[in-house]
Amino acid sequence: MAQEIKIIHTGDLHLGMTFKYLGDKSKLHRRDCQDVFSNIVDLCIKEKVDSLLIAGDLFDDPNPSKSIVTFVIDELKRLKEKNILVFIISGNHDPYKKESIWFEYKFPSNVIIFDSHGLEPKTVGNLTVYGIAYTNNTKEPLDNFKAEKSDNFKVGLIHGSTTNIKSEEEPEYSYRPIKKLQIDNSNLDYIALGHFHDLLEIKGKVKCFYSGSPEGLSFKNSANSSILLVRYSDGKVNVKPIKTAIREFHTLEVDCTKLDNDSELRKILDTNFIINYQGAIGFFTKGIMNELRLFSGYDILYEKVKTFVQNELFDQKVNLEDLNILRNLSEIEAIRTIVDTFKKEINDLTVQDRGDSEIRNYIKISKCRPFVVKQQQSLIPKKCVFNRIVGDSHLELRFSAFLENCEDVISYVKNYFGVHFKIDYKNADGNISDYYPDFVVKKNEKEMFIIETKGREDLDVPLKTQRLKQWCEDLNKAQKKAKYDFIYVDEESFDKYHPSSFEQLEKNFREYKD
Ligand SMILES: [Mn+2]
Repeated sequence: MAQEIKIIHTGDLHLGMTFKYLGDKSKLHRRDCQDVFSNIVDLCIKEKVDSLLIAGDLFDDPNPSKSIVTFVIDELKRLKEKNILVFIISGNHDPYKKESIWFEYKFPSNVIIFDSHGLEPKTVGNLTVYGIAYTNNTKEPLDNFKAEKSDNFKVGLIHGSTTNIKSEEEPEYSYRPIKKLQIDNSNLDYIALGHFHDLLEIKGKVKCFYSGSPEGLSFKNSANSSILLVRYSDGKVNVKPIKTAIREFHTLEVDCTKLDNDSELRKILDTNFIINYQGAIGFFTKGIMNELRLFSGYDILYEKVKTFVQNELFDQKVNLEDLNILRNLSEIEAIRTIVDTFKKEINDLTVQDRGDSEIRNYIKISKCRPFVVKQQQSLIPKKCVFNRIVGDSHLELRFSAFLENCEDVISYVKNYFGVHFKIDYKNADGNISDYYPDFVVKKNEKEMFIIETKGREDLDVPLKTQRLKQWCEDLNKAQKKAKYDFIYVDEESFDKYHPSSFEQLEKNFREYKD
């Protein structure tokens, strides 16, 4: 039995491709493509192949950057150390022409670069490779070609198009035409093709394959980018694809009509790549931790999420190994329920009354730094330290006018953003956020009021006022200088009752008080 000959067939690496369409991920994918080349070199060494064949378009451009070329040359030197030969042909992206990379750089001595306009044989031991330089788009590489008879493993290395089915949309699909009959008559044992970027077998009398790019280059490529390990012994050729893709391109169809925002879409896209329940539970756990900015306790939360999904999420206990359950978990309703339930419960645990509060800081309004306000309707106050009251709403302005006229009010302040008086509270979404009450009123030296004015009521109003009530109670416990209270003033009542003094307001506006 003759000794087996082993080669790896790859091509269309397009090193240096910019991937602009990937936005901020483009750099990452450029790196992937280089890493894949290193992995192919590792694979050649591991499989102890006789040679590596590159079927054109190793580079995306005839003049790639020096760093890319240096990288490739260094990798090829690793093969030289292991006595592995490298056969390279140029492609339509890195054609063989003057002042191109093929003339500008010196490649290591184990590298054979084809430079002829017709198929030309290079024989090393029992292997004969017929290669052709890429110099134009029109030449038919296999026209009138027949390999010489020999017992060697005879391999064709060609960059071209076997069919021109899509040439109208993609003119490149007709570059360097290769006819079926020409393949059958070539007398070759194997033809290593480059140009099309997906793995493709051209079935016929001769084993003939496109290896495709070893790493996906666009969303048109299949997810299984590979190289081909080709073995030859006793006149038989065995071809085995080995997947090399580091990152996969997938095209998904997502119904966006039920989605509220980008982050929901992102969640759906992410969950579509979850292949087992461990991945799904992990994904939800990480999502909850990110949203709540938790930095530890992953293992504890993971178990809780798992139990919740298993026992509570669906109307009956479910088997997490069931693929349908996994599919249902990527539905937006399921994602929302899981994340929202945990967020709420965790916040409830985090925001708890520990029964003590202290005053850490006072804000002195007269020490407020000057700040610019929007140019809009305003009034010049007499009872407020600010030189102008600009209302965020018409109601605020009317309320200021009311306070100016109240004989039972010493002074007041509109709580501008610049005052920095805020109270944290848990909002309707279950998140902690800041609440800026509208006014602080000093009725007399002993009585202070925080005022919330509202035109239209929203979901957060009861939560804010509840928190405000608590805040006042805490403050009254912590100090005795003045008594703090709050009043909620809604526009409808303000229009209806026309209070003429602060005392009237205090008596009649009792919402959220009891
Ligand atoms: Mn290509």
